[in-house]
Amino acid sequence: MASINDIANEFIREEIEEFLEEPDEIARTIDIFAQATPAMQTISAALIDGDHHTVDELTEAALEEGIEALEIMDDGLIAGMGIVGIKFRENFIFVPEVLACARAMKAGMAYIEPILSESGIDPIGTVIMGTVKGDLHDIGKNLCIMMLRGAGFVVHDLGVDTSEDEFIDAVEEHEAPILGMSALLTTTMPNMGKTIDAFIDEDLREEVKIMVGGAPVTQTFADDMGADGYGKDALACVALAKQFLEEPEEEW
Ligand code: B12
Repeated sequence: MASINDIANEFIREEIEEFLEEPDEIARTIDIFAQATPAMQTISAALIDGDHHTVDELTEAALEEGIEALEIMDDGLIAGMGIVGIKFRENFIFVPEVLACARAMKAGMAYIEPILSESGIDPIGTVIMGTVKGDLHDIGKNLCIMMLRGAGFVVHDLGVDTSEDEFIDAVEEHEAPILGMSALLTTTMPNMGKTIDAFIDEDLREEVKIMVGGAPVTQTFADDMGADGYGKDALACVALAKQFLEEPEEEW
């Protein structure tokens, strides 16, 4: 297990000491940052600080130095957002500060997206993705979309606050065999189940494989609502979509 002194960045060390209280969370966060390079820690620190200009500059510089886009995304941007999430949950920061951090995340992702979305291979399948009704969180969904595109999928992004009808119309219009739904709020998670029910009502459930994800979603919740798969992160999202394509239709 790593120790806090294995983290080079003083700002990150102070954030952990000042704002994290749960032993498991402290240990997990220390492990994440201890294995990240000082350059990635600096990107995280700027993101936690809500400084989109610095995240923009540092991300561009890191890519120019030849650092992999995936490393920047995981060890720089997502790692930083982890601390932001904990501070928000514990009421150390509020919506305006989180919005500044989300803006910083997007500034970095603007460089990462074209790289991860560039697959150079023939399209392997079509996916519809959207955040469910009532939910405006789109950072995780957008990461999934980037990775799916990078893996060769054509993705139609329905954005946030997507109604059941919008999901159904998009699947029909694009004859998409795969639908992905994202939810970040416990209050909007049930809208995933409602959307699945709407597909059943329209007699379209057999036509599409449905995967779900988002921080509060679990495998059990996915099973209970009748989804075909749950993915804990963007890599799992791509793995699921590929698995759906490989499965013969009678197993659906
Ligand atoms: C950023 C953020 C915001 C931003 C969103 C900006 C944006 N453009 O997305 C803003 C400030 C707008 C916001 C608003 C609110 N938020 Co908010 N927010 C967050 C925060 C801090 C980070 C979310 C995030 O981007 N994480 C980083 C990404 C990379 O992770 P991710 O979304 O989980 O996605 C990954 C996986 O889940 C998975 N995945 C995601 N989608 C999918 C889909 C599929 C198909 C698959 C397979 C996988 C998959 O892959 C992704 C990549 O690895 C979380 C805290 C947290 N720990 O999640 C709170 C959090 C989600 N928010 C919360 C709350 C309460 C709110 C508000 C209600 C606050 C308020 N009082 O207004 C509003 C709700 C607005 C609305 N109607 O949606 C709560 C939810 C609590 C709950 N139990 O429901 C959280 C958990 C914070 C907390 N209190 O702990 N929020």
